[in-house]
Amino acid sequence: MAEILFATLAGYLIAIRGSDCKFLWSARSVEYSSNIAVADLDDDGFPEIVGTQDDAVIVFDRKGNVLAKAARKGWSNSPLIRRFEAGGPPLIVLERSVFKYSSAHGLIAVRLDPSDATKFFSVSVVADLESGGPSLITGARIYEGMTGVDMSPSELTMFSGASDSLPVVADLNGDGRPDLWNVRFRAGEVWVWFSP
Ligand SMILES: [Ca+2]
Ligand SMILES: [Ca+2]
Repeated sequence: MAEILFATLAGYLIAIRGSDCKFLWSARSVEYSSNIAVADLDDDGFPEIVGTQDDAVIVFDRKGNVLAKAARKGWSNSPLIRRFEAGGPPLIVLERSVFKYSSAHGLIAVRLDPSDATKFFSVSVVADLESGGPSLITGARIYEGMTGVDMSPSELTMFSGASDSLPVVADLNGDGRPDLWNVRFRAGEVWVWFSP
């Protein structure tokens, strides 16, 4: 049966039953504004839940019990779960940092980017911009997904250091190739880069 998960302003992670909104369980462990990501991280057939605290990424089991925690940098509260390579494990993305969870080794930082500490409310996107594999886009910078190498074209350098840019990837001009939007919410601007 489907369940609905959400985090409250008071810092509770709450699960309710989808069919009638009956309360199922709560856990007092997330940051007050944490977003939630859900996926089967360790391939055991059961989903895990990922949330954030001020200084940590947390993995819960499907009942809200804490399975693992790892220190993180920055202030993003929007974890993503994506596979970076076919057949590879699902990875947790938070800004430019990448974490891996397994029942054997817990939560490990695959890549912890110190520059995250300067950013606020940053949201990351993982998308196939080119044929070389998935890219990690955060703010207005594009990084190679597996290595974290900055692949941003020069047109994006005007936003270097901008921390309030929300990326969106979609094919806007219908040419079959993905285009990058960047919404700068504090500046009230939307910028679009079309694929060449
Ligand atoms: Ca699992
Ligand atoms: Ca396009």
